[in-house]
Amino acid sequence: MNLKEYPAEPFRIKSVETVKMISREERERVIKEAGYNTFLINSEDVYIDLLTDSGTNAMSDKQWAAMMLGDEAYAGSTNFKHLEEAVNKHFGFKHIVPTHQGRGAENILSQIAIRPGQFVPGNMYFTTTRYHQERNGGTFVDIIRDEAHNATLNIPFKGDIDLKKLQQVIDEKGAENIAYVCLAVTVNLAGGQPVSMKNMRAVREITRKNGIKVFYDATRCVENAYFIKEQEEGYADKTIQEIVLEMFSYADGCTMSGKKDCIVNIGGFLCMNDDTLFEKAKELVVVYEGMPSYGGMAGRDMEAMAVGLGESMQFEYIEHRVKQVRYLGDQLMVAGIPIVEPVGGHAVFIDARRFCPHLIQDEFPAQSLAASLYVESGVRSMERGIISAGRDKETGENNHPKLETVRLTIPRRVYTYRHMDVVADAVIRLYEHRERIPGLQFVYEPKQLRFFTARFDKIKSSL
Ligand code: PM9
Repeated sequence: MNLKEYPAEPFRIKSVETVKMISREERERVIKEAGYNTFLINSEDVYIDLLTDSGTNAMSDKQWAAMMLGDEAYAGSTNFKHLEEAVNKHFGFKHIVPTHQGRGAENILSQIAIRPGQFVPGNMYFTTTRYHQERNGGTFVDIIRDEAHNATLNIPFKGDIDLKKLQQVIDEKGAENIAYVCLAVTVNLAGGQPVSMKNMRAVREITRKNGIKVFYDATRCVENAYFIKEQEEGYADKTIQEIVLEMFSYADGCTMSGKKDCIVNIGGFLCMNDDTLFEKAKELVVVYEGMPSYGGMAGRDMEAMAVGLGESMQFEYIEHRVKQVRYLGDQLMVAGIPIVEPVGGHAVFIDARRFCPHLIQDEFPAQSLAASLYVESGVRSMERGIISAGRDKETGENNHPKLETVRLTIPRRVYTYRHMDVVADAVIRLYEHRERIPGLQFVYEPKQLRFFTARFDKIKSSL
């Protein structure tokens, strides 16, 4: 293996968790009982768990040591001060409001920054983010560059905002009707695609001229910074920390799910520079999360997050992280498996349209492919297509996203390259008899964020 292309793990393993594989017959029973929804499978029935990189990270010895420094006072926790210092140092924002996870921050931001009837342009929707925007009377407008919707186009910075689309929304709706621009770094549902610094700078320019605020979804900002260092002119010699700081210098604030790039298991926060907005956020955090000095997290979790944020900035860590994901993508591409290109920061996205050409989108190819992959191998993945996209809030019809994908999401510091080989092998085996993957239909469809708990059955005609 080429060590430059795929560097060795920059850590030693100090504690291990045994995994086991149940038999194929048992997996068939498990997926049926789970209503063909991988979210509803018990973790003990999973061999390699690539459902998500959210909260599934392995913490370092230093983070575990930090957990013992938990100051669990109801108010004024020392750990909050440490978290505040770390966020200020790495992101540069003036204020931070801790929350139990990313959607807690999205809830508060949407309430304080959106007036009913306003629009929120952004670079592709994310499930929980759009949910909170819409719940508060906002309308999300997708202004990501067109190329992001094309799975086969291998170009850098596919997460960029289309500046013409941004200007057009401002001209059509009027700047006063734009709540803020929501810029995600990286773009999860586009395949973990990064945004270039050039684009962030340009978005800042346009929004400044029009008096519009920009809030980043900072969830995977360190992965984004790695891509900038690797691929954007002028950044090769900058540190990850310098790049992250520059990225956020073009924003008014951010929401953060710490469960990803802060390398912890729980937690999040909301940041901003504006004093008035901060006062409003503090008023709401006590309603939904807890005191402004813990926001739904234990003191020990805030301490671990402060340490994790520092660790995430280390070049060796993030280089290995991104390249391990790329390794899995490369194995699949060599075998001719259709995936979203280029491979992004946190996951490999299988293109279910091309994997299952015998199924139309309304037969839920990605949902079914994820279920079949579990039966094939015990590998758990996640649907990111028509089920995740939900229904149109006006018409009630299914949204039909161009990307219909299954996400193989790599937890941080948890699996080795050899595990990636096992996963690649399983996908390749399944591809060989892909025509047997059945169509699915709903038997239970929840109203909100349906992908989490929906249940399905096989469509009889496709058996
Ligand atoms: N992302 C993921 O698996 C976990 C829940 S959705 C299946 O990708 C972004 C870009 C995310 C994200 C969560 C959140 C919400 C906001 N933005 O899960 O509430 O990827 O901490 O964060 C998930 P929380």
